[in-house]
Amino acid sequence: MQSDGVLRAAVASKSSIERCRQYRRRILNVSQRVTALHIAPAFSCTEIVDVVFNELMRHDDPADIFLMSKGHGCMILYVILAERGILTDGDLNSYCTPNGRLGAHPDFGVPGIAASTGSLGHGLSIAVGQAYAEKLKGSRSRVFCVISDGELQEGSTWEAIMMASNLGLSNLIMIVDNNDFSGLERVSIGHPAVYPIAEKLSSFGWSVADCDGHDAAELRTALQPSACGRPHAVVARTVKGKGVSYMENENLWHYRSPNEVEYAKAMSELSEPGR
Ligand SMILES: Cc1ncc(C[n+]2csc(CCOP(=O)(O)OP(=O)(O)O)c2C)c(N)n1
Repeated sequence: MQSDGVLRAAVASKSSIERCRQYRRRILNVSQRVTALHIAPAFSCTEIVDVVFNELMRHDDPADIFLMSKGHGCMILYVILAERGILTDGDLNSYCTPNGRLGAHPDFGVPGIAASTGSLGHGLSIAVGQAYAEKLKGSRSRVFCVISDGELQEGSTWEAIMMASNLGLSNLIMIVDNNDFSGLERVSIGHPAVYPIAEKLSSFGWSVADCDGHDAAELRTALQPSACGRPHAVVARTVKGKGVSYMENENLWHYRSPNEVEYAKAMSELSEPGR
């Protein structure tokens, strides 16, 4: 494995736009080896995970912790872990195969995976426990947790939101991947009372910022932790399937792999600079 300094320099030599285009291509590449993969959920949070993992997180002592509460979007995390040498290319290529190390949802025990997630609505509670443990230890480690807007339909998420505030967890940063889709429908149609998200989080005692979740510069600013002893949330406006025209806001791509023609079109779009 490369040292963190060498790796940081290599990663920093590319822009977030270049890195994310490359990550999306790698995810598509894996999609050709298995019958189904959560592509659109991973494309929705590609820039979020890139900026958090590659730019904001400390990976050496004291290491920060990353939790992908929307576990089905884990392919973007796997690809970044492979780039960092924590997972191997072989691991990626054997995604969702009988003897592969990587399943459709993250499993604790796999290198780089801080908790088993995928049963939606539980990741934030785990993140709260981890942030509290770090606080009790007097550690400087921060916990970053990516949740989906669909998870805001789960009561357990709101219990965790309250608890984080009660405990004054200023070392906890939650990013809401707000693509306005859940499994079958738009969140704003099926569960309109989830909105307005930022105001609700603020009334629960969090510091809150919102931003374009595909704009690295906006994400960097919004992710600056609060200095007020409160947990911090970023409501990141995203597009499900971002980066491939025919996948954007088309829930069909929540769980489907492209055929050969679709694959070629997607790869071509992701090769165009500026998309
Ligand atoms: C507790 C639970 N219920 C149902 C599911 C099945 N499921 C997988 S993804 C998904 C919804 C996806 O929408 P969202 O959580 O908003 O994530 P997105 O992919 O839109 O970012 C559902 C219902 C699950 N994983 N966990």
